[in-house]
Amino acid sequence: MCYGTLMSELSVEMGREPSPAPRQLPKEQLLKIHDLMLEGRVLEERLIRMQRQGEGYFWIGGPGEEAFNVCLGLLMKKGRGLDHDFFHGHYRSSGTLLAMGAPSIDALRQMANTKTDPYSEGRNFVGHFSKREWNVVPITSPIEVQYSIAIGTGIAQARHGGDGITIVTGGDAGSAEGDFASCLVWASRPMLPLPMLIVVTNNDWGISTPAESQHGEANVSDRGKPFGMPTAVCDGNDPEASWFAIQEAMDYVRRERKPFVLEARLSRLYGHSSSSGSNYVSEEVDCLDVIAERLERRGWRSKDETVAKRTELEASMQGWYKQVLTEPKPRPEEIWDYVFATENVVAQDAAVQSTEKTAGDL
Ligand SMILES: Cc1ncc(C[n+]2csc(CCOP(=O)(O)OP(=O)(O)O)c2C)c(N)n1
Ligand SMILES: [Mg+2]
Repeated sequence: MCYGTLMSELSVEMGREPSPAPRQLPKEQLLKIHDLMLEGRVLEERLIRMQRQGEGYFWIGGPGEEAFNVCLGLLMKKGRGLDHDFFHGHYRSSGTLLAMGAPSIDALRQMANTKTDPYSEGRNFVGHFSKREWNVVPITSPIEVQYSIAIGTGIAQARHGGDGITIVTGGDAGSAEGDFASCLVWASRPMLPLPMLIVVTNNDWGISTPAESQHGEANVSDRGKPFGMPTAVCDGNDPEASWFAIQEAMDYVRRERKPFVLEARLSRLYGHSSSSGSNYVSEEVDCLDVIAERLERRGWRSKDETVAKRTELEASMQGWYKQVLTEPKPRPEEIWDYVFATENVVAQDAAVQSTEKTAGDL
């Protein structure tokens, strides 16, 4: 179910008008989303075990966000350069990367800090994706800075035109930081509105601080309203509600070249991180139960088939995990690699910019 201020279907305030009839995705699409959600969960559970076994230093990730994040990844216009979407993600974005096509084994590699980790060559901790070929901007540990960094690609895409957009996601607690306000200010300037989908994944927690003790506004996305932005709130535990909410918000940003604030209400199923114990929280809605129950009700996938799928994914994950443990770690003498740009890197960047013919826009 979705609420908000843009289209007629999204134009009701929470609880004030009858809900629109829920829309459905076709069978194959929902099954594909389910497969990815299951893989995302199996991946996160393996990562948690790796951290506990001492095969990684720290765990943080996205169990509970699979429904929303998988849909976001599937709906993205993936590619490199200004004609494609830029993604400025959060440390809980594993489902989005998986849906974009990033193999699970690469996340396992980052957890194990192997040299083969394609995102940071063993330098960063898990969930800190970065993929230039797909405009996935490096994810940071300082929270919320992505909202001010995203202004940069937003400006470049506003000047460039086309239908590529900038997507930025982050948590509810982080929205109290100045970067979020800067994003709203810059995205809505009348002289150059930015084609930005500004997402807040609201799990009602900032580590151990409950949202109700911090937020005077009814919805975090309401903060877009004084800036003239359309806003919406969707049930981020529901894959179909998430799909249609993201699609409509994205369509608006692509077409109008203006910002939209989308808030997803969702669960945090293993606590904040390994620092808070990373144990399953049974009191919150599990999006995997929501989708499995729906698939079963529609006769599209039985409980047994879901269990079999999960078992199959667990076996694959086990194989990838064993492989990662055999892979090399970075060597001490490599510690300074990539800290300073070499002449070679500068020359390569210049060549890329001239072939993309975007240097003037940037
Ligand atoms: C700039 C900054 N301040 C504080 C922290 C410590 N910190 C890490 S996560 C977190 C809470 C984030 O909560 P939220 O934005 O709601 O995201 P969630 O983890 O709930 O997805 C805080 C305060 C940080 N990493 N960076
Ligand atoms: Mg939060």
